[in-house]
Amino acid sequence: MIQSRICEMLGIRYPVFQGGMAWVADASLASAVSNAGGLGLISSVNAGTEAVREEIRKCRQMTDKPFGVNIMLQAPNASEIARMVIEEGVKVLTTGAGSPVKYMKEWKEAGITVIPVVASVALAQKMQAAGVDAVIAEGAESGGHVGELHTMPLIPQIVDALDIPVIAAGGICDGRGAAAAFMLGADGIQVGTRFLVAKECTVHQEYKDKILKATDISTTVTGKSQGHPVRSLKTPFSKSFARMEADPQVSPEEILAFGSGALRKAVKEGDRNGSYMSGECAGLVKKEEPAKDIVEDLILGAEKVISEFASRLV
Ligand code: TUI
Repeated sequence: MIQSRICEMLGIRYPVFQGGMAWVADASLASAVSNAGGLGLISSVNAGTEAVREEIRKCRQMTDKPFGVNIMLQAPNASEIARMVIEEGVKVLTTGAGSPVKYMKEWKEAGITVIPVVASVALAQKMQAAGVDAVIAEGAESGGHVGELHTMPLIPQIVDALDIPVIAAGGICDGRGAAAAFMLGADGIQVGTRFLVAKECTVHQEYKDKILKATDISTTVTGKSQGHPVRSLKTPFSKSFARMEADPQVSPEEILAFGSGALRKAVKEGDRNGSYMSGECAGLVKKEEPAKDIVEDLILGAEKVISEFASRLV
């Protein structure tokens, strides 16, 4: 069975993290993934700090397995969340969209395992020097806020540069992608898009249907002009957003106002003017199924690909 040092570090059966997707990753999804033997994560992006606290407490009722919280560092309430997770006794934190260095001392004193998302070798090295326990190296195939480098060259360069475990993210959706990530030297994988259609994922049915209908060319990256590139499904919203970005008459403030709240509208209301963040691999997502089946398909699928390939070697 594929296991790694990240399983021992966290006390999980399978080296599979569920992406801490903003507005999406709640107690329902996180507990289902943790109960399946992976690491479920609750997003800090929800209806405020107290709503996230509530999800943590709910998750604890729904699983006795390890789970974590993902902290979106650019959110206005990031420092409030950083304190709240200590009060709640959260054991594992992942962070995204920035550097968690200023919180490291208090988190480590609280005995928390800290695993930041990084999108470059330089940041990964800085994080290791700051004392993080592992990193998630995320390529630009992933959904939501993305860096510049893609998974295939990013993972081996980060693996070569660090001693701590590396979790690969971005474009991993089935056993083949998982096997590839392990071949690149990763100690684990993080998957977001495929969990959007987990039975236990509470997003609006319209969001799930859009992912299930997606093809290879269904996603696009907008927001580069704002310095915050975001990958999402091509929709009337993403087209209007791209048009505004290309129009010199439209101010950055107008673009920001147009984008604000768009992800929540997609997740909660299935609104056609929402932002349907998605990874590039949405075209590989075929059906709605329990999180347990997704976790097992990723790992057992990887094992199958690897052993079938081994039998082709002469
Ligand atoms: O954070 C993500 N993905 C996200 S956050 C998000 S919430 C959102 N809502 C509305 C509009 C836009 C976003 C949706 N998706 N992934 C983790 C990630 N982190 N990817 C890249 C990075 C990253 C980038 C730069 C991490 C650190 C970093 O360093 C900056 C620094 O301070 O050195």
